[in-house]
Amino acid sequence: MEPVEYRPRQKKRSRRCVFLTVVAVLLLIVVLAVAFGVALGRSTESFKTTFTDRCEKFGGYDCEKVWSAFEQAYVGKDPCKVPMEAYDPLIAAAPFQPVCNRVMFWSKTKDVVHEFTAKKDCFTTLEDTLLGSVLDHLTWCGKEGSTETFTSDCPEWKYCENNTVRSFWNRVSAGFAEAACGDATAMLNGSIATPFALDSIFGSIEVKRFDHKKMKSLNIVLVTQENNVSDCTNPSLKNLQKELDDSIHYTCKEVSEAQIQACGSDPEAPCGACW
Ligand code: N1C
Repeated sequence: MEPVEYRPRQKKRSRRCVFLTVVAVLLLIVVLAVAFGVALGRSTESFKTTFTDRCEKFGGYDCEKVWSAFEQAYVGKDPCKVPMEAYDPLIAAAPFQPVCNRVMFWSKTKDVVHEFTAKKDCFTTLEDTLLGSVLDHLTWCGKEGSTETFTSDCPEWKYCENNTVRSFWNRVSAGFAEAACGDATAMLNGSIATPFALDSIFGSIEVKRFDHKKMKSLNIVLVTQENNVSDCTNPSLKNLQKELDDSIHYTCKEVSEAQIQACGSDPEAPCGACW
C-alpha cells in the first residue's frame, strides 16, 4: 500500500492523456479546415453554376467569357472598394442593345412592374436583359488575397457605398439607361412621400444617363393605392423634370395598382395605352 510506487505510472498515463488530447485537437483543426475549404469552393462553384445556367438559358452569349469579365470586377478585392467602373469590361462583353419604345424603368415598384411584365410582353426592364436576369436576387463579393466568390457576409450599402453588388446595379443601370430610345416609361410609387428620390438608382444614375438624341419622351406611371400619399403634382417630380433635357417630352399619369394588374391580365389590352 505504498502510494510512492504508483506515482511514475500515473505520470506516464497523464502524459499519454495530454498527447492524445493534442492529437485530437490537431485532427479536429485539420478536419474543420478541409470542410471550410470545401464549403468555400462549393460557394464559388454553385454561384458560377447559377450564373452560367441563367446565362445559357438566356442564349446568344459566350457565357464563359461573360463569367470571366464579371469575375475580374471583384475577385481578390476589398468588397467595399469596387467602383462601378470595375464592371466596364463586363458591359463590353455583353453590351446593351438599344431598346426603342419598350424600355421600362422603375423605382420602389419592383414587384408591380415585374408582375406586369411577366404577364404581358410589352416592356423591357433591366431584368429582361442578359446581365439583369443573370444577377437578379443574387449576392456576391470577393476578399483581398482570395480567388473565391463569397455569397454571404457581403457588406450592405448602408455599410459602404462602393460595394460589389450596388456598384454592379449602378453600372448596368447606367448602360441600360444610355441605350434607351424613343418613348420610355417609368413606374414610380405613389404610396410614398418622395416617388422620385435623388439617392435612388433611377434618380442618381438612370435619369442622368438619358440620351436626348435617342430618347423622345419619358412617361411616368405613378402607381397609386387606396390611401395614396403622392400624386403627379408631387415636388419630387418637379426635380425629375428639372433633370431632363428640354427636348425629352415629360408626362405623368396616376394609375391604380388594380388597373395595372387588370391591364396585365387582359390579353386584348393594347401594350402602351391600357392606362
Ligand atoms: O434604386 P432604384 O429602385 O430606383 O433602382 C431601380 C432602377 C430601375 O429602373 C432598374 O433599371 O435601377 C435599375 N435596377 C434594377 O434593375 C435592379 N434589379 C434589382 C436597380 N436596382 C435593381 N435591383 C436591386 O434593387 C438592387 O439591389 C438595388 O439596390 C435595388 C434598388 O431598388 P429600388 O430602390 O426600388
